[in-house]
Order: sequence, then C-alpha cells, then structure tokens
Amino acid sequence: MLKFVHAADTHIDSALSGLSAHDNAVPDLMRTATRSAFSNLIDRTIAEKAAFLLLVGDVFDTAWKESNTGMFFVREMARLNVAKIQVVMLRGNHDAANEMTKSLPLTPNVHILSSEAPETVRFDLDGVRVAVHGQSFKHAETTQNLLSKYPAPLDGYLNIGMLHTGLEGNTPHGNYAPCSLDELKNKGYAYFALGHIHLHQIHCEAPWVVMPGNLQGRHVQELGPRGAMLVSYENGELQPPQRIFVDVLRWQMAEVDISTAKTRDDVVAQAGVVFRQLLDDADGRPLACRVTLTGKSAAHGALFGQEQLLRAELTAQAINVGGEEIWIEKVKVRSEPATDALVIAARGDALSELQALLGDAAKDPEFLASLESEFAVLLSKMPHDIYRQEVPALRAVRDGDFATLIREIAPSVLDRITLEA
Ligand SMILES: [Mn+2]
Repeated sequence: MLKFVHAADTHIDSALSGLSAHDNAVPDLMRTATRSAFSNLIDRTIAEKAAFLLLVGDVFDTAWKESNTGMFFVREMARLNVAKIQVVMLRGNHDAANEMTKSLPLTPNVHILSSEAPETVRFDLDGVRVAVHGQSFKHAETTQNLLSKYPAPLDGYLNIGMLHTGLEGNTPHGNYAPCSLDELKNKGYAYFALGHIHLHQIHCEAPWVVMPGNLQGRHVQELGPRGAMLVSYENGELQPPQRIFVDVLRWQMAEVDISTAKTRDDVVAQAGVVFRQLLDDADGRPLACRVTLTGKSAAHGALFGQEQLLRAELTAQAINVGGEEIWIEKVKVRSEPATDALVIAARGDALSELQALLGDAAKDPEFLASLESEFAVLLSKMPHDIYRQEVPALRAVRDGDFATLIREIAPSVLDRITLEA
C-alpha cells in the first residue's frame, strides 16, 4: 500500500486574529498556531509512513520578513528527508514565485514546481509509478487558466494533478487560476490535489477532486476542525481520502438560546452549558468562540447597554467551565424582548402609552436635537479609551444617530417595566 498526504494553505507564520490579550487568551498560541499545526502535519506524515507530501500553495502567508520562517520550514523538510519522504510543492497567490525573494537551501527531497510552465515530477515507489503534475503561481495576480496547459496523463502511472485555484470564482477567496469541475474531471488524472479555498470540500469522487481546506483556522470565519487529507493507494486503486486534523485551536459559534432565561445570571449559566458542550466536542483542542445570544427572552432588557459587563461575565464563565481552554472572541446580542410591541399596544394601559411616546420621540426633531446637545457635553468629558469602545449604543451617540438609539432602547425599557409590574 502506498500513502500520501495532501495539504494546502498552511499559511505558516500568519497570526490568528480576533482574540486580544485583555481577555484570558494566550498570545503565544495566537502567534504560533499555524507553525504548530504545520509541525503536527509533518509528525503525522512521518507516523503514517507516507511516501510523499503535497503542499498545494500558500505554504507561506507572505514573503519571509526574516529568515526565521524559512529556517523553520527547512527544519521540517529535513525531518521528512530523514524519513525518506518526498515533497512536491507549488506556490500560490500568497507566496507567488516573484514575491518570495529570499530563499534558503532545502534538502533534496523537496521539489518546488516551476512557475514558468507545468512540470511533472515522477516517482517509482515500491513498484508504483507516480506522476505529479502542477505549476506554481509566478505572480500573486494569476487569473488565467493554468490547467489548460497541464500535460495529458502518463500511461502506466498514477497521475496526480496539483492546482491552486479559485475554481469558478464563486467564493470570497478570489478568482485565481480559474477552471471548471468538468475541465478537472476530463483531464484524465486519478486525483486532483487542489488548494486555495480554505473550506474543505470533496468536489468529485471519480476522479477524486479534493480541496483539503486550510491547516489551521485563523479567525471566526474559519470555523471547525481543520487539517489535511491522507490518501491510500491499494491494489491499483485510490481509497476514499481521509481528513486528518492537525489544528491546535478551533473556532466555533456558541449560539445560546436564552428564551427561558429571566435574568442576566440565567443567561450566563445557560452560556456555560453551551461552552461545556462545545468543549466536549473539540477533540481536546482549545476553543475560540463567538457567542451569540438569541431568542425572545425576559432577560433581554437586562442585557441592553451592558455589553462590557456581559462580556466580562461570559469570559469568567468560560474560565469556570474550561480554564484556559475556551476563549471568547465576541459577544453578539441578537435576542429580542419577550413581549411583542403589538401585544403592548393592545393593552391600552400606561405601558401602551409609554410605548407610543417612545415611538413618537424617535421622530421628533426638536427632542432629538435636545438629546444631541445634552450628549455633546457628556461626550466631551468622556475619557478617550471609553469613547473609542465599540458598544452599539455608544456608537449611535457618537454618530449622532439618536433616532436609532431610541428605537433600540425602547423595547428594553418597556421590557424592564413589564417584568417589574
Ligand atoms: Mn490562496
């Protein structure tokens, strides 16, 4: 049996973003995660006794700022060389050939595919002949179809294509080296090792057309487990590729339905249950979470305008549940008041009147102008670090958008009164 590993978008030395030091985040892990994931990939490749490793572009996030990044890569490649594992790599839009001005000598097991024309690397591995075809990006802005010039499959070989591509371009990742799935299928290769799009996807099973996804989630847009593909070739046939997870930290959405919560304490307790569940499902990895509170809740009114406090309480809860294993990226309050505006209007009591008053206030230019002048005095006295805080209500005040402020606050005010009545 022959095995190989297919990885892409390792973005070595790109830092994770979205967690800051003032929370209980470990800054070291944020900085070193992409490197650690890459080392895990090499460990796993050696442990699996793979014959070769394919790195399909964006191996590096940018040109090396210092030789340190390059030296790390040299060391990892040398480990594979000792284990007699071959490497075929190509350059993508993040590490295009003309951007990578610095270079260091590498062990002879590493083949970097040409950026001038498609190139084929051949191996004879325990009687299995393998041909790997591919081309590096010369410039970051490579928007022509590279695939069309790839060679025909070689007879008697296991043919593998490597391509860094935005496919047909319907992704937020840019339309690099575009091509269609039909073009890939019609090439006559047994396996297409793709790269560029960070989300894992198997596009086709016959032949295999596989996007491994990136190696390590770097922010809240890159959710869930991340890694590479392990592929086996047995009795003249490729077996279904398996995902291997080498990430060292995971991003997740922590959605907390607070419909049954009555107080902020209830909200924090319910968030704890969600944190516990996410942590149980994280394969022992630390987690970075975006917390979103949803549902019609009696606790909604107690959350509004309390973003800083709520965040502190949820962070404390995260520490209670997971120690240093779960961090909070952001808290989004998407819950709604328990009582509908229509229900309140139908009551025909003092509360309905207050609701109507608040509704009119948002449309009263004189009242809005008076708010503006009163807040102007307040804002001028506010310490700069507080002034800059990204709190929705404060942002509305800064922007002079008092109508929005009233519309947002009104349901919470009514909710608090309803609950206390
Ligand atoms: Mn890319």
